[in-house]
Amino acid sequence: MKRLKLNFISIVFLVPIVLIISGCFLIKSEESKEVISIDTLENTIIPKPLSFEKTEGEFTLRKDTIIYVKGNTDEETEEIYNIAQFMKSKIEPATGYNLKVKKEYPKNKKNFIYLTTTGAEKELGSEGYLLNSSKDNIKIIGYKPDGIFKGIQTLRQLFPSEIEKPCVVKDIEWTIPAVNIKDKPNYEHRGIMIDVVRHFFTVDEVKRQIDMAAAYKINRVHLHLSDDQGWRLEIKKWPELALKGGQLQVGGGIGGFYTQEDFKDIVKYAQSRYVEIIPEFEMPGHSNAALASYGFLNPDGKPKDLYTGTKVGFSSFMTRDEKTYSFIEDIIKEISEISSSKYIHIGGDEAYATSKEDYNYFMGRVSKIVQKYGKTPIVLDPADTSPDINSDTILQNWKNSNKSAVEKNMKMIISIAEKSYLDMKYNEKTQYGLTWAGLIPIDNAYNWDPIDYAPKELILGLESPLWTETIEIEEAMDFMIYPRLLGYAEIGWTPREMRDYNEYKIRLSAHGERMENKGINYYKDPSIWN
Ligand code: TNX
Repeated sequence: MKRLKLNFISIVFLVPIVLIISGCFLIKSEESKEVISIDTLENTIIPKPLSFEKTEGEFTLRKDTIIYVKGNTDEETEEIYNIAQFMKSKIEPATGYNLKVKKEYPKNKKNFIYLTTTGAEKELGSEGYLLNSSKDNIKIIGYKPDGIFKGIQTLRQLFPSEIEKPCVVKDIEWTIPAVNIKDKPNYEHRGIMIDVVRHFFTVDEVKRQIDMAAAYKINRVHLHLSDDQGWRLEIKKWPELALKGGQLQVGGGIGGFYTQEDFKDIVKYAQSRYVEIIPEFEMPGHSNAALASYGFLNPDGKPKDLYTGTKVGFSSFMTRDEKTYSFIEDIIKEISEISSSKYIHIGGDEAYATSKEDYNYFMGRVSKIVQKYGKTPIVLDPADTSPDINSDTILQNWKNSNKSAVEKNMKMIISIAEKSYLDMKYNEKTQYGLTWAGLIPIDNAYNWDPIDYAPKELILGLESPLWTETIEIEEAMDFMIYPRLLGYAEIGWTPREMRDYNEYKIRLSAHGERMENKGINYYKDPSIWN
């Protein structure tokens, strides 16, 4: 490259003009005054890969590019074949290419994509991958098929953003740079919670969110299936839960529920995207929908009225009545049979209508029931303070109050409200959302790490909850989740020492177009997109 000799005049006058004409995008960091531009960035991948090296050349996808798949066993080859079909479904709409997939080692010398687990290092773990591209081919190698899936999500981001368009884009070269990427996650649990109670969302709406989140390597979707305002899953032994308890939602509108077949369908869809669905039933508080469905759950034997407001902390199961426990056991048994997750979440927050002693006893008993059905319980704080809860139970920590959990060596999922609540507004003007935990603009959402709240060895990862008191429709859901989820995904994936907000925000800006092309109604924060 030739170096230009610039005199004083050209520096003062010409450089700014050239920058303006070329549309070069400069952003200044307030503190460091360091200038980062999209052109000087090595890559715009989110979450940022562990190592990324650009080499000479580029690979261009053509309509006759062949995808080869090969696992260590026939079963694995089949699984990778399905991943290849997933990849095809993501790139076919925009490219119009119906690529051939072959279950064999690459036969060609060039013009192929090879997805494999053969010869991969164990050290990559279940989600890690290598992505090597050259002018001749692309190779994605995972120790497990899940790793290949994560590599494909990275590959999508290497193509021009038009790859995300839902219809054929003409006059474009589907080119990616030649790169060597080695990648794996920092935390095993990278989740989002969706409250389908306060407002109900259909199976397709939930699937769409799963698909979009998986693109950023989110691997857990926690469904909040019961609360005061609704019960959202069919329970065969106790049908009124869904039929009656599921009727309404916040504001008094029509609610809904998932049949067990619907739930299995969501689980299967999520599995095809390497996402685990974690089901939750809230108790002993947040239980009015159950209490309204069956009179025998109440001290006076009468069902409670359905509730469509947004107050919390007024309902409670009867914690000293055996009828309550056999009822809960029936529910746990049914969900354990249709859920493939190792976890069942039993809530446990804001039980203000339950005495502390009864609460402690109840959380201990229900945790044991969950374990009896072969699952690991997850609870919210303050359940960690119950003497009957121990390190067999996971804490989802939403308030900064996990002292007991730390003393007991309980594993934790960090969901601190003022950092990770997707239902908090971005700023005062945000159309939807609440403010009780504060405003959460994009930088606040990004600038933290689970280790700020708990010892590293106890942390499974993080989860960002979308409570839906104010979220009625898909557009609102998108708006609150995006773009903040990209930041949460990166906190979960990329080690803290590799993360810097000023650099992140340039990568994020490049994702605006991608989100747009996918039809995501994201919040176009003026500090990122101006
Ligand atoms: C608190 S956070 C709740 C939810 C509400 C949410 C609204 C937590 C464990 N409980 O019941 O929906 O605030 O932000």
